[in-house]
This record gives sequence, structure tokens and C-alpha cells, in this order.
Amino acid sequence: MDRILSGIKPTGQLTLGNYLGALKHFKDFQDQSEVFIFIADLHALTLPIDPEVLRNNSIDIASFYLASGLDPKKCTIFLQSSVSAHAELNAIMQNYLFMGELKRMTQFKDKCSKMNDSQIGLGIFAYPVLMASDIILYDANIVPVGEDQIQHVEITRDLVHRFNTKYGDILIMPKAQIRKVGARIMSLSDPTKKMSKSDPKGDIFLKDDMKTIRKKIMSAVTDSGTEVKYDPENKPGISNLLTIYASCKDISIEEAEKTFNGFRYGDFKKAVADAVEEELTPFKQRYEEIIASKAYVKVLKEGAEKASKVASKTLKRVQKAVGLLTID
Ligand code: ATP
Ligand code: LTN
Repeated sequence: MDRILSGIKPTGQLTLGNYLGALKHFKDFQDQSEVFIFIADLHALTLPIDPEVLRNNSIDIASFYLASGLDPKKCTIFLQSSVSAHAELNAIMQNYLFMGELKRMTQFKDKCSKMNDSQIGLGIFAYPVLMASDIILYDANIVPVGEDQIQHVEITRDLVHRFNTKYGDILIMPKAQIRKVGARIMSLSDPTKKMSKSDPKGDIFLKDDMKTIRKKIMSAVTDSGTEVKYDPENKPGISNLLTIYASCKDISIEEAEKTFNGFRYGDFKKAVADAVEEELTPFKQRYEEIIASKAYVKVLKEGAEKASKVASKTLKRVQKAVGLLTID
């Protein structure tokens, strides 16, 4: 049976990009696979963050997970920090990834390009080690993520290969699973940049009210010309809106393109806003109910117990393999 693992870090308000690229699809696995979905709160500490903001963001993500249809009876939902094996495995795995590899990571370069060495914490540099540990702990073979995370899964694969070559077949080889549509939603104000929760210009936030969301879509940057056509290079704005539409409707880009043959930009944007509203309205309602009932508390508590059982077994296996004396 497939083992699925993914997580979102509570660094800010979740965006439509997080939803369409990752969150929306997690539930699709829970009927036929073993699914582990977590809140990557230790990762959120890798850049400065206010403690109260971190706590609230974590509660939000847990509630969004439940609102997306993830069922705690069918999957395991937990906080990374409540399973200590993540930090313990990290301490071992940091010896099997090297400075040169870590320096080449796009996320590290993007996030730290404007900082000097006295501002860059070790955690953001070593980020891929912790992420690899997250994946390895649950013997996950499938890691559903947006496009920006492929490089981190690839370095995990390098680590697994390196480790298994040295110690035998100890770790499961994971693979990133990327959506055909929606793996990279772009900013509405600059469609050449990724929509990102830490760079909130041109973002749609899941907590925005529907009126604001519609307004943002209606004022999204479009391109010269009049044709609604998928051409990311020459028409990044229109292509991004087509992607958002296709992803909300669960159809291909080609089908979306056909739907808008002959449409004016204004009418097209209105249809995109309708599709987003249709998709997000029930989701947002469920989120409000979950926040009000605090349903996430029990889920996170039980999730931590379930996750810890699985994680501690893998940790033991790794400790033994590298020669740590494990006394049962
Ligand atoms: P940050 O801005 O703090 O780096 P982020 O918005 O990129 O955060 P993450 O927590 O890194 O979000 O990502 C959670 C999941 O959402 C990941 O699987 C990531 O690949 C996916 N994701 C993030 N942004 C987008 C986007 N614009 N389009 C599609 N998927 C995305
Ligand atoms: N790096 C990811 C969050 C994350 C993750 C993981 C995703 C941390 N550990 C393990 C998948 C598997 C991000 O920034 N979205």
C-alpha cells in the first residue's frame, strides 16, 4: 500500500496557490493509501516569526486540513513538533547531506539572497535535512507537493540513495507527485512570480471574504491581445487565470481553453471568479465551523500519538543501522 506524506508550514496566511497546488488534493489519497499530513511548524521557525502568529497559523492549517475533507479516521493529521522523532532523525541525517548541495537549493538562495551571513540561521540552510527526515520517518513513497518543492524531494532521494548504499536497504525511496494542473499558481499582480504566503502582493488568501477574492480576480493583471489562450510565456496573466479555473473545475487546461473561446477578458475573469467562489464557499464554511468547535484539538492529539508510533519504529531502524546502541 502506498504511504503518502505531505505538510504545509505555518509561516503565513494560506493562499489559493497552497490550496490548488497541495491542500485540495490530499484527501484524494485517503481511501486507498496510508496518509500522513502534518503542520510543518519546526520549518516555520527557520525564518523569524512571532510566537502568537505561529500558534494561530498552526491552528488555521489544522482546521483547513479538516475543512478540505481530510478525515482523521482515515488519515493521520499532526504537528511536526509534537513528534520528537523528527528532530532526532534530523540529528542523524544532517551528516549525510553536504554543504555544497545545500548551498545550491533554490529556496535557500531565494529566501536568503538579501540577507548577510550574520542574519542567516543554520535552520534555513539545513532545511532540506529536516524535510528529508519528515519524509523518511513515515516510509513515504509518495510526496504530493507543488512545483517549488520538487528540488527538496530530489535531494531527499539523493540522501536515501546515499544512505542505503552505505547501510543496506534501510530507507524507502520517495517520489514527488506534482499536479498536472495547479502545481504553480502565480501572483495575480505579477504573473511571472509564484503566489506565495510570505510575499503577499497579488495573493488570494483562503481567509479573504468572497467579495475581496472576486475583486482581486477582476483586477488581476492580464496581457495585451484579446484572446483567452494558454501561453505562459507570452500570456502569463491569462494562462494563470486559466490554470486557476481548470484547477477549481477539475478539468484540463485544453478543456478550459475551449470553454472561453471567443470570450472577452472581462467575461472570462467573471467566470474565473465564479469558479473560485463555487470551490471555496463550502470549504470556508466548514473551516469556520471547525475553528468555532475547536475540533482540531482532539485530532492533533490523537494524530501525534499515531504518528509517533510509526516514526519511532523508523527512527530505531536508522539508529541501529548507523551503529547507535539501541537498548530496547
Ligand atoms: P512560503 O511563502 O512561506 O515559502 P508557500 O506559500 O510557498 O510558503 P509552503 O508552505 O511552502 O507555501 O507550501 C505548502 C504547499 O503548497 C507545498 O506543497 C507547495 O509546493 C504548495 N504551493 C505553495 N505555493 C504554491 C503555488 N503558488 N502554486 C501551487 N502550489 C503551491
Ligand atoms: N517544505 C515544504 C513543507 C514541508 C514538506 C515536508 C512537504 C516540510 N516537510 C515533507 C512535504 C514533505 C514547503 O515549504 N511547502
